[in-house]
Amino acid sequence: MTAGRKDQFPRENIPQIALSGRSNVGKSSLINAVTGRKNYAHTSSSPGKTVTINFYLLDKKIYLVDLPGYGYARRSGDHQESFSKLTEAYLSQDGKPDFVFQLVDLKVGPTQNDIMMIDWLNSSGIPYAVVATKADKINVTTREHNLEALRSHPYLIPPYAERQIEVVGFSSLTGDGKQIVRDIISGVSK
Ligand SMILES: Nc1nc2c(ncn2[C@@H]2O[C@H](COP(=O)(O)OP(=O)(O)O)[C@@H](O)[C@H]2O)c(=O)[nH]1
Ligand SMILES: [Mg+2]
Repeated sequence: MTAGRKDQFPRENIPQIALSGRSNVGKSSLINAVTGRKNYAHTSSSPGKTVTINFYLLDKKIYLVDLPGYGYARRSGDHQESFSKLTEAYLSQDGKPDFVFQLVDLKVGPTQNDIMMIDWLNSSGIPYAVVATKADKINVTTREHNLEALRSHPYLIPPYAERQIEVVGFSSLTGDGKQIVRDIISGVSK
């Protein structure tokens, strides 16, 4: 289901998990990886195109919600696209997900926009986990180092965060972290 306006958000009483992250971080690829479907969510190598929110209903039990990516500058010199109005409407009033996967590129680390989003999540009361994507792009040593840096990031531990936020290393290419993400989804869908 696709929503370009807030009156198109699903209204049934089915739990929703939103995927938040900058354009190109791997949101659509994660949906395909955890559902085991090749092109369920459309992936793109030219970022910044999604201006709709896409709702993927799994087993009639839970929605995975692919939010528009933020923080992509279309041309150099352009202002960075921040949160879309639609995303704001979804997160704050009209949708309000039960859980959020905040995606961060494990090689790049958290961007300013990622931090802004994490800050917002901390004050929202919505439970969330950080999924560190594209883990296959770096070697094991760097991976462990970057994961550790994320896990001890001040915004992901008390007092900024309500509790220690789970950080999952993930690769849609190798399936690394896929089972952990599936387990979290099952937990929310109960
Ligand atoms: N190496 C690698 N590439 C990935 C991974 N996940 C996504 N990509 C690539 O990154 C690009 C953007 O992915 P996409 O899922 O469309 O990102 P989205 O904009 O956040 O939905 C695509 O070219 C994907 O093939 C990953 O785990 N490993
Ligand atoms: Mg996408």
